[in-house]
Amino acid sequence: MWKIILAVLWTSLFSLGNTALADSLTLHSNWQFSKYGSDEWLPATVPGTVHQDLMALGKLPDPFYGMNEKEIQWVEDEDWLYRTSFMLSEEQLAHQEIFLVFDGLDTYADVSLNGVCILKANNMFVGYRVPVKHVLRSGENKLLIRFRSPIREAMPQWETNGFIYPAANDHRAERVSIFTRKAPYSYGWDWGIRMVTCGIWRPVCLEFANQAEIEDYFVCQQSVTSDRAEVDNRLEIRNLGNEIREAQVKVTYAYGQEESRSVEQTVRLQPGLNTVSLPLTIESPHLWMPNGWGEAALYDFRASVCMDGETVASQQHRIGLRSIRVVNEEDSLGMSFYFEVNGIPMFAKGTNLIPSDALLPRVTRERYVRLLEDVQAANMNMIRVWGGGVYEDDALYEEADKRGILVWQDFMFACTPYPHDPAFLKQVSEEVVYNIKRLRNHASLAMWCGNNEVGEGMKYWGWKRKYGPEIYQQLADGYDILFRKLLPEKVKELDPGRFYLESSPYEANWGRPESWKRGDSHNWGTWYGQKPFESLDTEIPRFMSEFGFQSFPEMKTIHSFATPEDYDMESPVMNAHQKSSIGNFLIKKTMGLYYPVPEKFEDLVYLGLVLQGHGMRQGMEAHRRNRPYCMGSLIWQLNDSWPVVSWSAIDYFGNWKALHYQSRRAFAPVLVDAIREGDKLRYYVMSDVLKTKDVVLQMELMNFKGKVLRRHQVEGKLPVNSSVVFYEEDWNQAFAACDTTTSFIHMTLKDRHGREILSDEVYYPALPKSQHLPQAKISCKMKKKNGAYELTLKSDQLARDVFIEIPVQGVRFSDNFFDLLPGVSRKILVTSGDGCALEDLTVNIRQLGDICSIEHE
Ligand code: NHV
Repeated sequence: MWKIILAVLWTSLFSLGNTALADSLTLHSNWQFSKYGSDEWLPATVPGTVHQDLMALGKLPDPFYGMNEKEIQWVEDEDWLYRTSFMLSEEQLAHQEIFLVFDGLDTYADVSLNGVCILKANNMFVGYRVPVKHVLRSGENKLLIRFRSPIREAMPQWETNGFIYPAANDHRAERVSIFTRKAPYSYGWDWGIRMVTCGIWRPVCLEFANQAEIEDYFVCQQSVTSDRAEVDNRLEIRNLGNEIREAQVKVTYAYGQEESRSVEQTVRLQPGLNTVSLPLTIESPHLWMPNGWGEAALYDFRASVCMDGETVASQQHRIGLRSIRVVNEEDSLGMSFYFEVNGIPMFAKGTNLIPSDALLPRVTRERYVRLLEDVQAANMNMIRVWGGGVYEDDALYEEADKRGILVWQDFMFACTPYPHDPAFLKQVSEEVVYNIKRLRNHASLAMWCGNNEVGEGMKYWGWKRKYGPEIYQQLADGYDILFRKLLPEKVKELDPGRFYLESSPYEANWGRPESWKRGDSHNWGTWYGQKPFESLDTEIPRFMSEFGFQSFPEMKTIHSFATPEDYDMESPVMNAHQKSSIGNFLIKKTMGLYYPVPEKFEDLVYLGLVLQGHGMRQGMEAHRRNRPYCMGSLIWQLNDSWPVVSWSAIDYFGNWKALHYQSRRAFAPVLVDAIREGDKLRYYVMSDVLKTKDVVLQMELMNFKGKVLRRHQVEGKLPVNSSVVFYEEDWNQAFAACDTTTSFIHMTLKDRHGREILSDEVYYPALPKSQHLPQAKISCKMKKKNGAYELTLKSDQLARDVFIEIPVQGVRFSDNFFDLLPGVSRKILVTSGDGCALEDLTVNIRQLGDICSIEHE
């Protein structure tokens, strides 16, 4: 619950000795469910979904296993009943008002309480707060919810619509998804299992109120600089009585242990809803800084309402004071797109987030914490909550606030046009108001975006041809009403000052390079365009908000849904976990450009991970090199909603793929990156740090056996928040008299006065498939340390892309998928994913040389 309501009232009543009274009563127990039309009532878990309840009883197989996806599809066509009963005392009933609060109902839910229909819900993205005092009783109260099948609910619209919407990701012939305000991905996606859920998917409770309550508390940051923050505290206060009441409204704020300050106002509250504004100024505020730039400082703000000397309502928020400006303006190069945080241009390093589970209530706070830790650990400063999923739980935004991760928030529309009839618009309007109000206090919230790729679709995906001018016009009208009118107007009204982007990408399309000059882009050339990764070096947008390449998850994750008999890319079970029809073909085709394509399934899986990591890294580095023309690089995609072949960097069980380690390297605060440009070998230094220092770049030309063939160094200044060519040399000279198939350059960038190594990287002059890689002998010593393991790895020859494979789900590695340089030992810490001590480990070490080595003397 994000509202702390009447906490003080509760304590004061409690101190009078009345233990029965409480501010809220969670309604998560005694639930039962039943298939509509049957008489069988079975135990249910709330919050939850009907799928989880059926699975818990063994009535549904594990949907993620094998080909079980098809065994569970019947659930979506049924209606489901949920019921519970709860006791209330006279004292609880004596409150002036009592609200039944659902943070989320999925989706068509008729709610009856003690014989009265109190709510007909129709939008999964809305929280409902229904005054119910008039139907409650002392003693037993009965609550029953009928969840109507979203498929059957929307079927009349489907049957009479006259055309089929191009919602290609909806995996059923009857594509009803667009009629429903329900997570698009649950109908299937090109990485998603189809699980059309229903149920009480977020918490439910009763809230008790007396005299007055705070319905909303918005800390509106009007202007923030390092000198001063101007903040308007905007409160919506409901006077629950029938008379005008005098009240003291107070806002207290504090930073950490510093002394708190407050402002206060006496107001006359009319019966019903009142708006109150309490402006305040904070001199020399602690600014909230993005990850990599300093502390993500958070203040505690608390608003309270006092009547007759007694606090009757209060609410609090953690507030980060900062300015965020999205600079999206015509310039001499086209149209810029970048984030300016506290007045400083920020290169956005990040990723696109999808829902972390097909069964959303399973995403606990612990899972959000771990995911955001992973984002932060990879030196990222931005996530995009993509429009085909859900407006995420408060926990996600709270964790982003704490870690200095900016959130690009899409509204939940993706890859298809939508209806625009009045009933639909009303639902959307409610959803938008609810979520803007829920999320607008978060320091991390950087911008709103109308939709994912609907704008691109309208222009370039052939819908005009497909549907003819009349229907197309209807779709275009709907697009205008939703994304050019309704959404931006609501943002302007409820979240003034926050940037709104109509659609992502801005206008670009990956097939049209000229469009990359304008706004944000999605570049799918290395996937759908079947281009080599080198294309990312030249196809530079102003801001890359999506680019991706698939991989299989590692073997232990494959093992969670498949048996060794299924270990073939094209086996039915593997294909049930590969939703991109061209996926396997594209992985192999691109692999062949750089590596010999192995036969063995396990080798393909390993090499595919390596390929994805290096390929994507090429893009991240290209984007950083090209700043300030390009000011952002967001990977498609961070996570998975089930164990599957996908574009993700972290698999369903939380295992980092090679890609996430490569992101951490490519997004390091300071990075040295060498690249061949024409006949030059250029050493770029990219830096996101805000202070310069004297540095030295050392370059060692070495062979795979560790012999140093040449060593030289140059001195200079560390660039500030920019990218520079730090040094360049003639490519042929750099590798003169050496065999490029057996040598590499080891680069270290050091602080000239301190001993700190700022960046430590390698450059290979030859593609892996033409390298003569040894099958290095890697020694691995293991030491157990407080439930964790320290591995020491060493090899006398170069070992590339070393993968320490441990068959325990979720184990964490201080590093993995790294190059082990000849003679250099590396210590790697292995810890369990769940904080428990690790048992004895089986360790398997893979290296590129096992696959790519070419016989040589
Ligand atoms: O296919 C991978 C991802 C999707 O999962 C997700 O919807 O927004 N993807 C690909 C594209 N966008 C996204 C771009 N796809 C095309 C665009 C234009 C022509 C063909 C494909 C994400």
